[in-house]
Amino acid sequence: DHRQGRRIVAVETTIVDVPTTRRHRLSNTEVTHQSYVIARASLSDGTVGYGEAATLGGPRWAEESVEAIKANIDTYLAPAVLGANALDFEANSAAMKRAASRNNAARAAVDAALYDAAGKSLGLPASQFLGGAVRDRIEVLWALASGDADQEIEEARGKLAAREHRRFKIKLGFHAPADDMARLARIVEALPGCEIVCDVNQAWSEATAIRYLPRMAELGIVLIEQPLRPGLVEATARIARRSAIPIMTDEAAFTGAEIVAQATAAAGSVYSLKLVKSGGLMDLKRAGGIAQACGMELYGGCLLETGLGAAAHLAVFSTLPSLEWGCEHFGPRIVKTDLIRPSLTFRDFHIHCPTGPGLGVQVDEDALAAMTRKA
Ligand code: MUC
Ligand code: MG
Repeated sequence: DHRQGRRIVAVETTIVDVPTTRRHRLSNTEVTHQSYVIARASLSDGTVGYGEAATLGGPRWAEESVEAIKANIDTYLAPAVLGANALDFEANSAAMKRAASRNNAARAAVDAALYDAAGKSLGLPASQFLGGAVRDRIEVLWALASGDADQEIEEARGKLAAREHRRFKIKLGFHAPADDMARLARIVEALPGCEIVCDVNQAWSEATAIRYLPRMAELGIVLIEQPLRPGLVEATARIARRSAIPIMTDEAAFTGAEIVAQATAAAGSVYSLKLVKSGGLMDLKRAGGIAQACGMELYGGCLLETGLGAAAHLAVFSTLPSLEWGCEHFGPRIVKTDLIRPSLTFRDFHIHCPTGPGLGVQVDEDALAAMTRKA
């Protein structure tokens, strides 16, 4: 019986703090280390699986902090799935949703650990539970986010020379818009032939966007992510109408209903997929289907996950019928020490989707122990 031995006997959590290779700035926060909760699920046959919940700047990018994630997994989500069969993915996800509303990052960590454990137990990649992989590598961009154009140009040239990244995302909104435009112009000029995406992380008003969109079009920017606050749907739709550059929805849509609302208001034509928004692997895949059904193109988003969190995203992304904008899972390279060994492969501007059982990666127990937050 394939279900034998797949009973969930334990779900444990650890908070880890991992330094980053440089300061990473966003409009509303900046980080020099990344904090995650690592969930470890054990099955009755002794198989262990891992999942990761990512945060950015504490409860800042989204409302969940690692402290809250750990407490809510330990107190509510783990008890909701204990004793259940790990292969009952939908039932386990539903049980966690009944136990706690939202808590998407927390649910995603447990969910990923269960896919990893179930896959490792059966010798199947997690992607097999999600329809099977249709691609084995994905074009992967790199985010430039120090705010210092000279440093950013040098960093980008290094990535180009290593043939790891040729598409870049520039974080905007922590400088005054005019200064950001000057910085952007310098970067664009220094990187001919590279596609540049800009993420404003909600920092602009409609007026600022109207004022600077033509300049960004002139610079050849290919995509603008989340220019305004999530609630400003009409204003974002007005911007999208005048913009020669497509608008990507990020923070404005976590749920399926929010994706539909953004799409029907014509506020975004590309959707950034993230586990911290969807709350689980099947739900991430579903988010892609919803966005696609609304006519949106898909972009594989991240929250600076380590190789473990990246692998969970890649398991889903590898199965999507289309993924027009590739992905941005540069997280494994922005952390000083990855939590998996070997790390994921970045080659010829693509990240390779792991193909081994479960999430296809092995957690480095020594690295995990070294990064574990001391009580
Ligand atoms: C975001 O808003 O997209 C992902 C990449 C990055 O530089 O910031 C994050 C979050
Ligand atoms: Mg974003």
